[in-house]
Amino acid sequence: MNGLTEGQKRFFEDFGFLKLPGFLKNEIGWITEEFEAVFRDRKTMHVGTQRSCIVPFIDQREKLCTLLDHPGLHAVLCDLLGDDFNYLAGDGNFYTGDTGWHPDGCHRRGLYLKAAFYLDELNAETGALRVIPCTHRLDAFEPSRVRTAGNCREHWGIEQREVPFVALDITPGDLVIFNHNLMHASVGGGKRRRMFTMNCGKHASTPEEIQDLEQYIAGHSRFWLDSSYSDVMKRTASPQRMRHLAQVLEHEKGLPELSAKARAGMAEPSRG
Ligand SMILES: O=C(O)CCC(=O)C(=O)O
Repeated sequence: MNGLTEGQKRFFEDFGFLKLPGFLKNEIGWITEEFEAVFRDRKTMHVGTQRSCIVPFIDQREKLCTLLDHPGLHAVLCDLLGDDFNYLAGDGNFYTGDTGWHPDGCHRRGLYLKAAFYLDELNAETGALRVIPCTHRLDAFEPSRVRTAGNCREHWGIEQREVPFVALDITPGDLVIFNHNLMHASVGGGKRRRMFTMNCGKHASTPEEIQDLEQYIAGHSRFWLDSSYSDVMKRTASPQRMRHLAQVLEHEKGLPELSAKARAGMAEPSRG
């Protein structure tokens, strides 16, 4: 199965994001039905005043789990992260309103990315992802006020929507991939903006990379998870899929204890 061109790989490396128009256009019908089914099965009452979020998301249904086996997507992830990449779970969301400027990580080693599946037609003014290109490059952007663009009023006396950006307009079926370090936001989205993600990372090789991975896994405790993956994700895994789960399974032994602590101290699992 074809993956990315050398130019696309370099674009991702240099700018920190990549949009693949129409990448899943043949599958977007069933993907959208499955997305709705997850929230229906969970009886999630999305009232539109705050984000509703389910983690891990594709894990909730056997068919959605197969996105990790999707030949085209698999080829793209292998091209960006190597054949032994780690699947790191992800969230499914009804977003409400704006998302302020932030990165998803500050990784100095390894490579962590997010594949984002938006299920509604979106542009820059109606909730499409806005990114500040190149800000994943910590060597170039730290220390820099741009890495804390969420404080735009204080920094520059401007609003979130006025921060310079590139918008990744969406027709459902497009695929957006971005480096966790990249600054991103959205403005003007409705009260039921549908989006889910798959986080993935390079296989951790050095002790420092393994420490980073363990820290990432520990972060799943805020969602009250005893494992980063659902039973169905693990039970239905082919040897190829299992290769992308194995390192996390090996390093998540401390997660139940951390989640027990989180349950004791939080009123509900985190919404993001
Ligand atoms: O689409 C959005 O509003 C924000 C998405 C986002 O921040 C994320 O997935 O990390």
